[in-house]
Amino acid sequence: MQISSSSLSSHNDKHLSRHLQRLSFFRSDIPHIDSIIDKLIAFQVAIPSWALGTGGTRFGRFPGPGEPGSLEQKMEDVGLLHALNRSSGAISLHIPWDIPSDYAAIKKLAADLDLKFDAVNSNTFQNQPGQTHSYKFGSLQHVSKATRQQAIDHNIEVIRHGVELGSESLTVWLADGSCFPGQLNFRKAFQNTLESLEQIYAALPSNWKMFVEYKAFEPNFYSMTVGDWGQSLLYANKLGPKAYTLVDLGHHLPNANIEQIVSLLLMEEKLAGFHFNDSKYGDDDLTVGSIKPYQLFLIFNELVEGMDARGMNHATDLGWMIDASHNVKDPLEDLLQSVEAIMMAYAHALLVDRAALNEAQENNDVVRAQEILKETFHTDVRSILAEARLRSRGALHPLQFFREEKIREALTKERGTKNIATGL
Ligand SMILES: [Mn+2]
Repeated sequence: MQISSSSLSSHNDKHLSRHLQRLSFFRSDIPHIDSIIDKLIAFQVAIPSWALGTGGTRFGRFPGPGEPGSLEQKMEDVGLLHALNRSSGAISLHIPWDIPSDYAAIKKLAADLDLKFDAVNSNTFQNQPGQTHSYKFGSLQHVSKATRQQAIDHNIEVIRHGVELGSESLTVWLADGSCFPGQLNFRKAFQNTLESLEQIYAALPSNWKMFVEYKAFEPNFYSMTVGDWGQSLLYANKLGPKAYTLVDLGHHLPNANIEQIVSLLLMEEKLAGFHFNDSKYGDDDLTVGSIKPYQLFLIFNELVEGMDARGMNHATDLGWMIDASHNVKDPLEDLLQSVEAIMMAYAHALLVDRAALNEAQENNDVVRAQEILKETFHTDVRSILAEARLRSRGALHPLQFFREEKIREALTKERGTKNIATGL
């Protein structure tokens, strides 16, 4: 289904006077609002194909109605999100769950929906039907060369699919590691993984980036072969200039200072990919900003500061993506909430008075430094987010529109109740 521009117009007309009232209040306080709105309009967050269906846990999955069952339907869902918030203009595909049967048709659909193809993702964390070698004891780290080669070949195949679609990056997340002490020789596991990554790296087109994602634990519970940003950075540095670290917010041990990690990775010119989500305990895949919105703002504050220090383009020089899929919400409503939280944190980071913060830091004025950040964080930026959507032909209130227009009901009528979006 597609959203009609007339229904969007009538929604926006209904809410316009209230919106303009709020915006003028904001404008009286912050005069450079238009330059911030321009940056918000340019900023796009990719949606992963696996976030469009209900996720699950190892205990169960409770699918909702009207979920997408094909790559085309997943793209249509991202198209719906993008039509409403104008900030979800890219999709990230997972191979083999999303192998296109007709590249030209998929590219045409993407163009019609105003979507780009973000990073492509390989999968060596589960066995696929007919696969010769099992990944039970790892993939790129595996003690058997034949198993490693199978995983390398898969990653190279993923690159080929991405090239056909116009993607320009490969995300490698490995489940490799060990569950018990003594199971693995850490050094050999690292060397095998590095040699395997080198072969994949050699197959990257010249304009491509490789994102090496790390994760502290799960599915392995004793060691992960790419377990933290230090290990990821080791691989990225050894691989070469096209290899970078990817930070996924949920992949850290509790209380990790993620804002410091992104600051230092940016300084080293080795941060290129970013996965948003939120968590209470670990890799919980919760809605962005639902648990720790202040930390999200602090992370964005370092991202903006670090990118500006290097003259980077906020919208294009890092790969921004949501990586979440949980059990209890309508996935599209959840993604609208997540994108809103990301845009809010970005807007807050753009509003930080950098000169004043720098002065406070130079004078060891700890109270003033904290006040600058707190003051910014408590600024209500919702009206400038809405204005950015209005100027780019989106909806003033996307979630409200989604419910009032009964979009899930329409999708359910069209698709039924038994579709499954992921290969889990
Ligand atoms: Mn991730």
